[in-house]
Amino acid sequence: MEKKSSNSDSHSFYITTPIFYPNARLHLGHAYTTTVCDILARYHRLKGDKTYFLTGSDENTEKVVRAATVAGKSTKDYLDEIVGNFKDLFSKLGISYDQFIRTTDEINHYSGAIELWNRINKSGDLEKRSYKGLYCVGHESFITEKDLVDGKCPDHNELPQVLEETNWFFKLSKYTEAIKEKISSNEFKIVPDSRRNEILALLDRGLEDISFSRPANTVSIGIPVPNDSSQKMYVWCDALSNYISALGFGRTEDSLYKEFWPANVHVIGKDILRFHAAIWPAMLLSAGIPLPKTLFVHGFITSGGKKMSKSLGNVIDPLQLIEEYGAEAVRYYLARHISPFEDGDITLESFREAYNAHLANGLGNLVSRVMKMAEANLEAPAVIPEWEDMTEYFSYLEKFEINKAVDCIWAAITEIDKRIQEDQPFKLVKADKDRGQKIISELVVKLYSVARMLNPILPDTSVKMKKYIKENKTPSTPLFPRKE
Ligand code: ME8
Repeated sequence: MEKKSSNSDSHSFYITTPIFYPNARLHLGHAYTTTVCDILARYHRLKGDKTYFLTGSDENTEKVVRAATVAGKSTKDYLDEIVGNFKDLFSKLGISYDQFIRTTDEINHYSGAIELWNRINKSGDLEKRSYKGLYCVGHESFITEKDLVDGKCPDHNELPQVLEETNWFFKLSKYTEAIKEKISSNEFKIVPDSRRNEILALLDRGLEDISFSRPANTVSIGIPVPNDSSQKMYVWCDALSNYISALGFGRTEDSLYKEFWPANVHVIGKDILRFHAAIWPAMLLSAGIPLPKTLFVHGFITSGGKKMSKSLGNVIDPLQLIEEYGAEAVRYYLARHISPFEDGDITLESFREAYNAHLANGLGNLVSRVMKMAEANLEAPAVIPEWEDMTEYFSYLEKFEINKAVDCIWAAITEIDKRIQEDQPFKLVKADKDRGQKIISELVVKLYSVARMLNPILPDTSVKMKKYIKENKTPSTPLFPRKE
């Protein structure tokens, strides 16, 4: 047991990633969001919370149809293949999700999306209007003239489509004040403050009603609008509902929904803040559903100073890094070297340097040294206390300051290193066996504490370290071999 848990302090904890567009393989930016969620989910399980972790894919988008056509495959075959790749990456990265929702899943997703639509309609918040505007398929949203650079969407380097359509509109503007109040009072908490301020400023300018459906004859994929077969749901309206459809909202079997909604944390990148901090809460308010408790908004992973993105072509494939360095090294880099609240750059060089300095020469080397001394000099495995106080470490994870939580672990590693240098127990044990053994035991106990803290961050390494310590054995091969 890492921390005392009893029924009275055990809570339910529901955490979600964005659902990803399966129009290409996932890159390191997507792996970042997902790893952060996984760390938080594992932390809550460690604390004894009943945890549910949702991820998935956002499939009802024109991008997918286009990508399938380019690949010369049917949309279904293409989707199955890419979703298979997503799941393969998540399994290699040790992502401990409880459910992977696909928005083309008619049984598990459609009913929730349709029930939500019906509730919003019942509140009188949907209305048919004709509309003319510029649409960016990359964003899957309307954009304005002033967003364009040289006539193109600068994020996707693509000409927008000019659309003139009759669509269902959602009366988003009506909810501006109510959302502002929920965010200002922290009832709907947005972390960090900079993002909270950004959305409050947007709300101060007022929200505009948005198109919530597309004509069925212009989009080839999507959920039919209830009682209007001429329209399909707007992909964001469909996608956002995944957070409740996955739990059984709108289905007879809705025990997960009853147990886990409202979500404790939606983790998202800063690019989709407006959808999650304005449109999603408005949909929920309209439908009379409680709002999620917290939105944790992280920055971008950049590569060479630019957002890592499929459309910019500067992506790092997490699978390649995993192949060369192992999944734990990727988790380590993302957790410690990318700030959770700001953009963080990565290059293959910075990755290798961090790996060699902190994993090969740092943690890996330390485990070998301590366990070698322990195996040679202790008659039995060191006695490990059942429980220890990890308040400081936990407090960082509680605030989503994952990099600082990992700094805490490395401070403990440095401390053990220092103690070995100062006390030289490998020499001392020859001159004064009792004292030497006592110090070695203490070092092993400290190493066990490092393994405990590593549980949510590097789960495999944590298990291995605990096993070596309990068996009083030196690792037969280094945990993190040096890379040149
Ligand atoms: O937006 N750095 O899907 P998406 C950090 N389907 N995180 C990054 C990143 C980067 N360079 N690039 C992407 C969508 N991400 C919608 C979401 S939710 C109801 C629907 C992460 O495949 C980040 O979390 O474009 C971002 O918000 C998400 O991937 C977007 O993934």
